[in-house]
Amino acid sequence: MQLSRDALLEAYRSMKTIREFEERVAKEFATGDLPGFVHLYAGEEASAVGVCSHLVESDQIISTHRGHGHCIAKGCEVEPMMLELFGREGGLCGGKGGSMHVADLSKGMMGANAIVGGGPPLACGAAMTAKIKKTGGVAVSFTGDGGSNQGTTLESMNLASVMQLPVVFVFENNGFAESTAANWSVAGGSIVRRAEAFAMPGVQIDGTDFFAVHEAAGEAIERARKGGGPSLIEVALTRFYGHHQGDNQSYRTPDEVRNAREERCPLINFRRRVTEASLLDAAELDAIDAEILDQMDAATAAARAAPWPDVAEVLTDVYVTY
Ligand SMILES: Cc1ncc(C[n+]2csc(CCOP(=O)(O)OP(=O)(O)O)c2C)c(N)n1
Repeated sequence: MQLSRDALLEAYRSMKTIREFEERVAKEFATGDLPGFVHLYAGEEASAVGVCSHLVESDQIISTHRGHGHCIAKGCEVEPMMLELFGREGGLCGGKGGSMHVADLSKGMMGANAIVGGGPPLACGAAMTAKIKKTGGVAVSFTGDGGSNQGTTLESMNLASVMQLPVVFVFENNGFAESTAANWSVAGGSIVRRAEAFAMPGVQIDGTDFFAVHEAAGEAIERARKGGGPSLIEVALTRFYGHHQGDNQSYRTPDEVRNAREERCPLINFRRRVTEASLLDAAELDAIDAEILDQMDAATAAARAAPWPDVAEVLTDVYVTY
């Protein structure tokens, strides 16, 4: 699939925004001023962006505990996200959700989700709504390799197949669920083989290659939109940081951690591909880099300056009123 210059620039901007958001959060978290836990998505950017670049605002995605990248790729704004992570008033969820619950329903981002395997059933719900209301909408569930083994995930794949729901199950296989290796915990040797069991198309792709993700996601999303039912995409990638900030990663060799940034980086890969093919100039990518760093400075300063949520707000938004 041929991508326009604008689409390429947009993809780069989105991936780079995710990367710099995560780098900044790593730095800010280390100061101790950012409450809770954070699980960083650096290294996995091509998955979120390759998939979400095919979605419109009314399509819905559901994420995991490693959710910042999916939020940004689906169009959530960076500053209210940063405020949310700092727990401040003006955050996307009023500063009451934090990293693992960032959501923006107006952008079709149903939320990060602290429950491993919590996303797929929600994606089926969104897809069922789209099907019943004939909106043409698609739902995407992002799940890790650990989440691929959860009963909720397997039940969701069964339901989606039986009901031919417009849903795409994206499995981001970064090799570990916390410290448990996927090549030990995923029975059958790969996640993609499960597609056949549930009678849906499945592909396994290199998650450091934006173009490969973009192509596979394009096919799956188009199939779902046209009534062709669910698909599975297993994306092989690497996380640059530990499971959460503070994880000493004793289960990975120091070389593996060190080399990942040079050898498995979707941004380096993308930059090389588009400049070698003369599709984009290095200088225009550098300009985007600089702009994004300024954006992160501004978002962090705004978050640090913002007030805490008012105590009177503690119970608002807890229950939905119909
Ligand atoms: C139902 C449930 N069980 C266990 C946990 C604890 N937990 C949080 S993240 C995680 C690992 C998830 O691994 P994976 O799905 O591969 O995602 P990754 O962290 O690699 O992105 C576990 C076991 C949880 N949050 N929810």
